[in-house]
Amino acid sequence: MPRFRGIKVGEIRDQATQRQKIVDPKRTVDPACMEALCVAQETGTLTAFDRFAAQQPQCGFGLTGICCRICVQGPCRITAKSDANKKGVCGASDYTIVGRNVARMIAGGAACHSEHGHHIAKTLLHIAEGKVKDYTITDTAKLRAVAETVGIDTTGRSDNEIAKSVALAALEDYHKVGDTPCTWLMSTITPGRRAKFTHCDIAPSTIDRAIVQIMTQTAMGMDADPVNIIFGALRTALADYTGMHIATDLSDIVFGTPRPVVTEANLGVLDPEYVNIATHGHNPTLSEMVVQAARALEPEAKRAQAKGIKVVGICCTGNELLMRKGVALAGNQATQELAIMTGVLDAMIVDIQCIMPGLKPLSECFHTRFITTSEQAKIPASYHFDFREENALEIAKDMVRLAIEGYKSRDQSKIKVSKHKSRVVAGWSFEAMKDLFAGLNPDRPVKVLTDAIVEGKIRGVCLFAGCNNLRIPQDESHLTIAKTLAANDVFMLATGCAAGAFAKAGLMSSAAVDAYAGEGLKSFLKDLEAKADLGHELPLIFHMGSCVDNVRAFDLCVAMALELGVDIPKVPFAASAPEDMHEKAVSIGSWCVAMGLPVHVGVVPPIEGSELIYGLVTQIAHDVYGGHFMFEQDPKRAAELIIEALDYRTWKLGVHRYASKKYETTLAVNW
Ligand code: BF8
Ligand code: SF4
Repeated sequence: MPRFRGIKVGEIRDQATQRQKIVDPKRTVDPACMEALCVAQETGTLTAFDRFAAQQPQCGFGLTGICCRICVQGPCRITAKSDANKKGVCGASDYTIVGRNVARMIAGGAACHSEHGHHIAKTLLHIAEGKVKDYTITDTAKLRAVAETVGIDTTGRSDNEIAKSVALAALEDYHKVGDTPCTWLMSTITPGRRAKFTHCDIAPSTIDRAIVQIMTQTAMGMDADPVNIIFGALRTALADYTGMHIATDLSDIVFGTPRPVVTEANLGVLDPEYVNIATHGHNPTLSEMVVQAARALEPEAKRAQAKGIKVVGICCTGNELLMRKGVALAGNQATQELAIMTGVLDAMIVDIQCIMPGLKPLSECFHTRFITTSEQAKIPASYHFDFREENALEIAKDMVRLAIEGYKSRDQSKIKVSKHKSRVVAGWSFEAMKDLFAGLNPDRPVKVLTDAIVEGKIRGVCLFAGCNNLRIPQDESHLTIAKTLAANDVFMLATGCAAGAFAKAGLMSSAAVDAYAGEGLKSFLKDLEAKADLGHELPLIFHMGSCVDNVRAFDLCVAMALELGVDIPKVPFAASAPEDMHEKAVSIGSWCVAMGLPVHVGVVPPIEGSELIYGLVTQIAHDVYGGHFMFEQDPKRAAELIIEALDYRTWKLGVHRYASKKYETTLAVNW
């Protein structure tokens, strides 16, 4: 069998683009952010954009992953300058050091997502046990659907009984006695993936075990075998997938499964006449309560001469609120400080993850009340509320009152509101996508999508995920790749800060369909729109939610595989993280590869110091799992790589389907 080789895949790119000389730190293609950065420059206010420039040039050892600090004899830095320098003090080679470092990044990412999922599972358990009064089960249909997927009997049982069983089953995926693989992993993938993970022995028994195992495996004096380290890292990445799926499923049960909504995005959503509150972070248990509290305290805001209270979102908790409540999105990761620069943000309420410590000192230059809420994420000198489910709404009200107080102390001379905002059509859960396709085929909705690919109307599906990374001008790669794929008839989904970039830039509207979609994609979307009874248009790119919600998109990919009668590595479906930054993005990309997807990554994680590891994740991974990484910072070339990977799969699928039809045989699956 010829090995798949994409153009330039497997070739280590030069480092020049990673070590930069930055003349002007205002690196964004978002006009609202550019305005705020100009204000920052005029007033001498430092933001992450300045701090990134100040860090240049960054250390080449760190950039390429060949600096080991795993034991106290280090840091050991590998160079080819002399034989003694080619290995660390203990004799660890470049491939061991790079492999261990990246495996620990994946463990960090898996821990973050999984902790989030654990929190929601505990909340669901407490709801079922009647221990919390401010939360309830909102989506009973989803509760029963999830229970059935994971093998929990629902007949004759109350919602609370089922919810308790679901929550306990989810918690068992974190810690249990016994070595059976995680339920949420094995029950949500294809039979082919189940067999593959069992055969390769990378299905985690529990999330906690997987993280403990990889931390042990990568300790000083433990595993030195690069293949074994990477396989261990993939087990951890599958634990990440498990935690993410739990987070999404259980959030839908508690807060509702998203349905299409129309809203707006970008800094222009902040309204100077309202008390503006930004919720930032990831966990909907906090942000949903802030929305409720804001509604309840509207009269208090009006007494303070405001027109009302406007809650907006930043990063993934913003995506959660946007998807379920139509709450406007102020921005993605690199926008977080710039929201404060508008001078009209009265409070920023944060929970967990992706929250820059620089927000607090910046908020001191303005009137913004900066409020932390998690015992795991405190920032010195902030207002801190110990947010607990037992009295969630009361605490949320106290925070909203602080925002009203902030509104009263605004400095009028610092107000610089942006006019930039875009219309956004969002709310595309997997369930909402199925409903959309059902307009054309009620019995087999996903066949609408696979038929369009097989017939050549569209070239495949690309999921955009991941962050902002200041190595790249904010949002530039996201927008360039997406516009190129649109012109080439690729159906696009997005989550996390990638979705934020598209929302802000107006790519989640029908205007973008008219402006950027190729003929095939346009007619596919128009056919869907004609049959969908939504009361509004369809977007160019479908917002599927926050980072943990990447599993929604993967559920669609699984459904496509089942519809086509093949396993994931044969489905014309790719993933792209053009501006990956967080450990979580590294972890998501890794499970996507193990699941069998081609994964483009725009900012190369620190692995280039080992040709062996680089080859493993770009080539060998494909041989074993059917998925592989494609590292490419240039957005035009990245789009070519993604299209080539999709075309390769569509072409193969077409050949085999043609053969099975012609010779009246079943579809061959071993290609
Ligand atoms: O989890 S996309 S910058 S906000 S890590 Fe963070 Fe990256 Fe944004 Fe959401 Ni995901
Ligand atoms: Fe150096 Fe080995 Fe210690 Fe790493 S584990 S810091 S390579 S001695």
